[in-house]
Amino acid sequence: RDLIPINHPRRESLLIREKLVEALKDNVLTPSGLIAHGRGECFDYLFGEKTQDFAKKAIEAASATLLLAKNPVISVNGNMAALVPKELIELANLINAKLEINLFYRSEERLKAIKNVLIKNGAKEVLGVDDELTTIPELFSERRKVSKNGIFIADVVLLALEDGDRTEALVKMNKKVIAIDLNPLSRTSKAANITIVDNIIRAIPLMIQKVNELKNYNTGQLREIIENYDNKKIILDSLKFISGRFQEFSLSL
Ligand code: PTJ
Repeated sequence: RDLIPINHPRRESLLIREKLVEALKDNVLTPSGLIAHGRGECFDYLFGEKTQDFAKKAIEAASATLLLAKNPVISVNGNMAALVPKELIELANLINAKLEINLFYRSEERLKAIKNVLIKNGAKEVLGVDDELTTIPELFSERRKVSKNGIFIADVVLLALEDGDRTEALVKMNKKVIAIDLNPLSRTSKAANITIVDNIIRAIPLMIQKVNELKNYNTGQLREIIENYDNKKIILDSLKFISGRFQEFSLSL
């Protein structure tokens, strides 16, 4: 941290990397989490490291969906616990959602380390570790293990930095999936019902803001937001934005 100059133009981004390196030392992050973050950084660069309009619209639809959900669950992995633990708990409290740890690189050590981070940041209950688990049909990765009282019975699941297999499996189980993924081309982005093409670092705080704003809306108004939302158009808008950025870059040479 001390090696990063205060006036370095990419200081924020480098500090985030530092957070991830710390989380790796604490067993919260898996080594592949660093690689996944690098891919995310590349997309984020193309989005100008800002939440663009298509992501704002998805965040609004996601917030309305979470407010109408009967049994919402936030699925937490290593990268999410490393970067936005406090914010995840604040959001869960606001929408009355359960927090469940679900890992691709699942190990007892990491489950415990992530649970500790969430408890330290104020979570009262964390599912997916000591409670009763079951499996998602047709899924063969460690992500198939879900809590009987959490993701298994959820109607809405919020997830991020996810692999396409589980997103597809959850959608097949008739759950509404809200995915945060900087890569609009990923299978998760395509399979999710609502795709927030943005960095979790910005998207989760913005969801907290939006939920606070929408919580006074009535059911009809929330339903209207969801009915007017078109996820395919949102993904197309994010792709158009990227191609526009390439044009901009090439003209600036
Ligand atoms: O903690 P675990 O064991 O569950 O493992 C988690 C990782 C992230 C290692 C695992 O799910 C994985 O390998 O993910 P992928 O397949 O690399 O997918 C990660 C996706 O998230 C990619 O499309 C990245 O562009 C995107 N991404 C990376 N960083 C961010 C992000 N999206 C939003 N915010 C980010 N900060």
